[in-house]
Amino acid sequence: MKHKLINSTTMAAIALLSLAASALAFQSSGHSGGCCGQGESSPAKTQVAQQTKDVQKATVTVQDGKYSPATIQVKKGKKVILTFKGGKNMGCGSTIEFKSLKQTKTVKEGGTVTFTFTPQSAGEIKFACSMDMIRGKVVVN
Ligand SMILES: [Cu+2]
Repeated sequence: MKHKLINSTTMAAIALLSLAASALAFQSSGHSGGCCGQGESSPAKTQVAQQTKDVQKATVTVQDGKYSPATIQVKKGKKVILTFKGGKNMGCGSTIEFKSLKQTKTVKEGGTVTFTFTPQSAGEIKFACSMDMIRGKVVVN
């Protein structure tokens, strides 16, 4: 019985290893159309939201499996209008989820979707693809 247990554990480990290996091969192949291939490997660009009297606006482009910029700076107590533009090779990044705001939207290539909210306190509002692998955040000051 004990012997059998060790065997199945070893088998599971081997299965995991080969899975990891194929995932690595997938990433290095440069095929960016799939999900979450890029992750947070590239340096996150920061954009300060454009301020007008009543609102603050920023635009994020979804392309090649990432959000650009991945960090947007806003001020608290003022309405934020955040637009996501659909580019090429979005992968699963086309579905954008703001968990803390309970808002999820999917953008089409060439289209846009807009998230509107008013942050009441300083901190971070995170967004991500539906699998929480491609990530970005709104930094509230
Ligand atoms: Cu994903």
